[in-house]
Amino acid sequence: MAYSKKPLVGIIMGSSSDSRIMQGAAEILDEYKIKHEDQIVSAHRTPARLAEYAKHAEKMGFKIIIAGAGGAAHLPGMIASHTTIPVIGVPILVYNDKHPKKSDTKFSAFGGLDSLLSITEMPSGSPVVAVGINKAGNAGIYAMKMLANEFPDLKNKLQQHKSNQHDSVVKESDQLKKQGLSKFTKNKFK
Ligand code: RP5
Repeated sequence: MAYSKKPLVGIIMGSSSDSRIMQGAAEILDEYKIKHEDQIVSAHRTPARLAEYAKHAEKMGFKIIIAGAGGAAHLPGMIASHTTIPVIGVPILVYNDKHPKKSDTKFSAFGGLDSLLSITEMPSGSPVVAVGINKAGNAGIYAMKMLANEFPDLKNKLQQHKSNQHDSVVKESDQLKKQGLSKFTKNKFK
């Protein structure tokens, strides 16, 4: 069952280079049939578009915005300053393979901490919550938890998700016990 005809979540990212990380949020929302709309909005390259996007998000009636950005990650905070829709920030460890030969531009100098702090250290009055660096999937799960307040059926799905995780750990533990640690590790990481 899809929860609405219109998207409930807006997923945005600062650059196409963030898409490989951000698709983790889409994956979990797709799995649970929660509609989302995905766009690239850059706080520093398209500042006017950012303000327009906030209006668009309000008009669309998004319940949550998931915003991913790397480096001096302004996107989540700036979007939050333009709208009352809650924003979940995804700090991204910049991996820019648009310039694959320039290894110095591939990763951020601060390993994603720059982006984590940019998102979480919003000054008082315009808060953004954040998941861990590159943890877009967690942003998807958190969005589901917020939506479950409105769609009780999602609570059951989240419970199922927890129980799947439990079962998967127990299954792997049984395999590990049976095979022994050395063999298990060789098989798992071959
Ligand atoms: C940020 O700068 C984006 O969110 C991205 O993580 C980072 C690098 O962007 P590109 O240079 O790959 O476009 O705005």
